[in-house]
Amino acid sequence: MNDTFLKACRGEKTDYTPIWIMRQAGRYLPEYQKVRGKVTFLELCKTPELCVEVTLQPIDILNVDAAILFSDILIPLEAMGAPLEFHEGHGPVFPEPIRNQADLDKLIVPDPEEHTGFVMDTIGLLRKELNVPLIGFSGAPFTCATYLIEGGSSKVFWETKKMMYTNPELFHNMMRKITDTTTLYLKAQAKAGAQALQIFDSWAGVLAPCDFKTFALPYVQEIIRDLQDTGLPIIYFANNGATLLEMSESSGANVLGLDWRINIGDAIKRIGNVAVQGNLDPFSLLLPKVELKKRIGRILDDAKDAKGHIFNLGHGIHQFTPPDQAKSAVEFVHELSQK
Ligand code: 1CP
Repeated sequence: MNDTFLKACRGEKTDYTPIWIMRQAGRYLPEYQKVRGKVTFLELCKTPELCVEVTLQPIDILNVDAAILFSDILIPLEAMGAPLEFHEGHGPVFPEPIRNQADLDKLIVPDPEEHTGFVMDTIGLLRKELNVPLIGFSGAPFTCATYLIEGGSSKVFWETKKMMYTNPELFHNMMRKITDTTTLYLKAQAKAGAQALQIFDSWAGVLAPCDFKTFALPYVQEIIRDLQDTGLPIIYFANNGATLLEMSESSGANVLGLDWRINIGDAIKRIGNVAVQGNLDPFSLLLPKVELKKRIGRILDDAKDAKGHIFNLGHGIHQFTPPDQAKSAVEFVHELSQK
């Protein structure tokens, strides 16, 4: 069993810097496309045998040090009772967005085993196959709320901020329900066998620091506090969160994910008590290999004083990335960080 990733999460010494890649199972891999060609995205998410297959693909192809469950942050939101559709080429759509208390009252706090048993089954099957640790995950409540309120992806978050500013009570009621759902969902993943948990706050960076503090952070803190009895390392990734680092550290997470917009050494000076994960610009994978290797060396060097460092991209790998470049990045991290 390769436990380098788990050691780095806990801030223990490792023989080399472990690496995994956000969205490592996905469309940039022809092997994924082949499986995905036969089913819709939601069918894929709900078929444990296929989820296992695509979760394992990057482990074999790239030689990464951790696996991440194949699923999506929107799966537990559908389980709350919000119909979810994926339109090819357009991403997720919630055709019945949540805009008032009556909409919200229709949503439930689902029992994770009953409504998302396929996720727990996938985790159980994966643990029998894997020789690297398995990361379970969820969205952070704020990021989840944006999809439910906007009715899908957004760039400006008009409806979300409108609710926050004009009806904060409704917004908090909604965060309450999503938080309760997320806590139960992550606890169920831990029980099923996940060995670390990552909370994706993909849209945290659109908030003013004072709003992050009022409307988003307390719910993340609560989830992490309630997960303490699982004993699992928790990774909190607030994308575009360089201005939110100190507050993110107060989330209680063991590891903070960093996007590429901040120098990793500068970040470590500000958040010395936690391990860090990141932070190569996903588009750096397009650099000629010699340049890519230099950049990776620079990040490893800048992160040398970290309490623990897990190498990763600063956000998900782009769908048009040549897999061979991702494979080289993994090799370079392993080679350059060898103690
Ligand atoms: O057509 C397809 O095959 C669907 C593409 C795809 C894939 C492969 C989507 C649609 N989701 C996923 C898998 C996925 N999503 C994983 C597991 C794979 C892995 O990491 O190896 C994970 C962890 C996620 C998490 C996720 N989904 C996030 C948080 C991470 C991030 O990138 O910020 C978010 C925001 C989503 C929502 C989502 N899922 C898919 C789309 C197109 C979107 C919308 C993104 C947006 O609003 O811009």
